[in-house]
Amino acid sequence: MNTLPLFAEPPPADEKLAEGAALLRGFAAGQDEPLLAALRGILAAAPFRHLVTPGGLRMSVAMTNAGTQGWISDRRGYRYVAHDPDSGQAWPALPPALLHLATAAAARAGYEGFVPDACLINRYLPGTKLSLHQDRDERDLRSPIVSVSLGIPAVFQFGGLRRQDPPRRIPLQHGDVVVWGGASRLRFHGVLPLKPAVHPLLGGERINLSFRAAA
Ligand code: MD3
Ligand code: FE
Repeated sequence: MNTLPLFAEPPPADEKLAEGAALLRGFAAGQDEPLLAALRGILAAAPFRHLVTPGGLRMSVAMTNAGTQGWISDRRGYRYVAHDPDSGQAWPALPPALLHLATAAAARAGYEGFVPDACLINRYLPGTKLSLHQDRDERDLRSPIVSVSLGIPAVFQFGGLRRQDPPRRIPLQHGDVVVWGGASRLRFHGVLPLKPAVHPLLGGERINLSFRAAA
């Protein structure tokens, strides 16, 4: 009775990447269409844009946000703000389907009671990269970050607590969710330049949603 059809894969096991960091392979794969529908609503109100670093460089990743807080960068620095500087409007609300996915992933990784108030949405095209950095603009660094990968694959760089620590390379695919907290919360990380590929739902793009407790 306890058998799977021969053509079905067993569900992938959760993987502990390091203390506080868990990779939930395929956790979001079954909900990709509702997630993308919610995303389309966000993008209609707050389209992707290329931010400028404090040093004046245009980021290759295009970004937008949902939630009561949104992460921005400009010549004055990095910070969370309640309003989209392009529209002057509040960021679009976090859709329930996205919020539920983030809290369920956090709970599965051992972070009960995670309540994100910001979802940073990154869009990658072939050649887009994200240089090694730390995420430290959030007020409460005891909360984890939940990251959802959609679309074409990427190679994630998972470093240490010092910039010089050599990063591990972790391939991330459509539907993979990573929860970063505890002792891993301030690890350096980045994304290598994307290779061209095609995904049936997203075409030639990768989208990463990262849920944060920012304020
Ligand atoms: C590891 N985005 O927007 S979120 C970012 O794929 C960012 O777009 C990545 O890094 C992306 O800041 C992945 C994953 C992430 C977030 C926070 C971390 C990984 C982390 C904190 C510590 C270690
Ligand atoms: Fe980051």
